[in-house]
Amino acid sequence: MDFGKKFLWGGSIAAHQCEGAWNQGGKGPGIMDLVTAGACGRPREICSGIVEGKHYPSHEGIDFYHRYREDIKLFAEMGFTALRFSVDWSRIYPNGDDEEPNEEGIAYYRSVAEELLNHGIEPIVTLYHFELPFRLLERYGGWSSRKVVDLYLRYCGTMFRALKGKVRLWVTFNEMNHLDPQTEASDIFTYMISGVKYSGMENPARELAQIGYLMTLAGVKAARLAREIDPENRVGCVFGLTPVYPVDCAPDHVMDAFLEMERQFYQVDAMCRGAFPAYREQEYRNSGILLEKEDGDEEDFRQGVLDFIGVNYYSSSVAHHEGDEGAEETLFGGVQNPYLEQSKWGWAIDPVGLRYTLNYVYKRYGLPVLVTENGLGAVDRVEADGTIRDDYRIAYLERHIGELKKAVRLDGVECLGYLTWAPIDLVSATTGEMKKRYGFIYVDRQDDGSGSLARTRKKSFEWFQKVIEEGI
Ligand code: BGP
Repeated sequence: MDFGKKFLWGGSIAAHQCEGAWNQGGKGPGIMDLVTAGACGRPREICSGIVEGKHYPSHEGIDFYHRYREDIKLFAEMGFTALRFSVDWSRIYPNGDDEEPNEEGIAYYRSVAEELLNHGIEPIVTLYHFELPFRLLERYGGWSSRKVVDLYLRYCGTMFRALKGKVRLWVTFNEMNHLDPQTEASDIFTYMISGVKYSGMENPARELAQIGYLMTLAGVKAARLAREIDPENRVGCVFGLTPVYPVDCAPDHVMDAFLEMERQFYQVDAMCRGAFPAYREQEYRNSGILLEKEDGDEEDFRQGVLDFIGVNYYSSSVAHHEGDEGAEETLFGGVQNPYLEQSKWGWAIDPVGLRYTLNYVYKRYGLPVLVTENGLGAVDRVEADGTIRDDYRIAYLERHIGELKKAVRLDGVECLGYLTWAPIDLVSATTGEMKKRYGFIYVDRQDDGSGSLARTRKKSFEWFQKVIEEGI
C-alpha cells in the first residue's frame, strides 16, 4: 500500500481539548463539555448537564477555534509535515441525529485542512476523540445502541465527502481500547470513550462487551466506507498501548503479564485480521455473556481491515502479582516499575517501552504503524525574562525518539511518522487542567481562568525543529 516515502513529523491535538468555542458556530454539546476540571491528579467530575461556571477551562480551551491560523504557522515554522486533529462530531451534527449537517462546522474543518495544506502539512483527521454528541447519550444510551453506529457512519460519510481530495489519512477512533479493563475508580475512561460511566452500568462486563463490539464494528464499517468514497483514502485506528512487564521470571508472573498485555489487543485484532476474534467471544461465554451480532457484521469485519495502526505511547506498567498489596498503582492498570522514574502525574517514563511496543505491533500485524501520540505532561515555569526552559521535555522526547530510530533502523519496523502529544499546550484529558502542559508552544492560560492566551515558543521548539531537520 502506497503511503509515500516521506516520514511524517508533527503533532496531535483533539478538538475538545483545544478548540474552545464550545457553543459557537452551531456546535451542540459534546460529552466532554459536561465534565469539570479535576485537580492535582484528582479525576474530573462528570455532570448530568451543563452547570454554569463549572466547566472551565474546557469550554474555552486554548481558543484554537479562532486562532488556528496563528498556531498552524508556528507548526510550519517548526518544520511539521503532519498534524493530526480531531473533528468534533457535535460541530457537524449538533444533536448527532439531525437531518442535515451544520455547514458552518464543515466549513471550519475544511478551512483548517486547507490552512495545513497551504503550509505543506499533511492533515490527519481523527473522527472520534472522546467527542460524542451529548444528545446521543440522552436519546439512545450512546454506544450500546446500533442506532449510534449508523449515525456515526453517516457523520463519517459526511466528512469523507466534505474533505475529499484534501485529507487522505483518517483515524476512526482514539483509544477505544481503554474501555477495558475498568474499575469504578476510572469512571472518566469509560465516560470519555463511550459516554457511559462505569459506576452507572448495571452489568458493566456485559455492557462494556457490547459497547466494545459495536465501536469496533463502527470502526471497520467506517474504514470500508472511507475507501468506497475515495480509494485514495488510508484508514487507521489509534490505540493507547502500554507494555505490561512481569515482575520477574516466575512462569505464573509471566503468564499474568501476558494476559494483561493481551487484553489491550482484541479490538486491534478485530480491525487488522478481518474478523472479530473468536477467543474474545470464548472469554465472554465463559462469563455468561453473548454478544448481540447481526448478519452482515462478519462481512464488514472482512472488508474493513485497517491500512495502518496508530500507537499512542506514554508509559509502561508491571502486572499485578501476589504480594503486591500496597504497591503504587498506575493509571492504566498494574503497578509501578521500580526501575523507572515517573512524571509528576505518576506516568512511568520508559523510552525502551516505545521500541518494544512498535516492534510488538508491527511484527504482530505486518501493517505500518504511526506514532500518533507521545509526550511529557509537566508544569512549566515562565522565567523573569519570559523564556520557558523545558529541558525535562527535551530529555524525555530525545530518549523516546532515540528508541524510535532503533525500531526503524535496527528492527525494521515500518513506521510512517512520529507525532507528539501535544505540540501546543492544551487542556489535559484526564484531569482537565491547563497546568499539565505538553507543548513546544506555551499558551498563557492558567487554571484560574487568567492569562492572555498568547503563544510563546519554549526551548523545546527550536530543539524539535532540529530533530525534524535531521530526520529519521
Ligand atoms: C491520551 C489522549 C489525549 C491526551 C493524552 C494525555 O490518552 O488521547 O487526548 O490528553 O492522553 O493525557 P492527559 O491529557 O490526561 O495528560
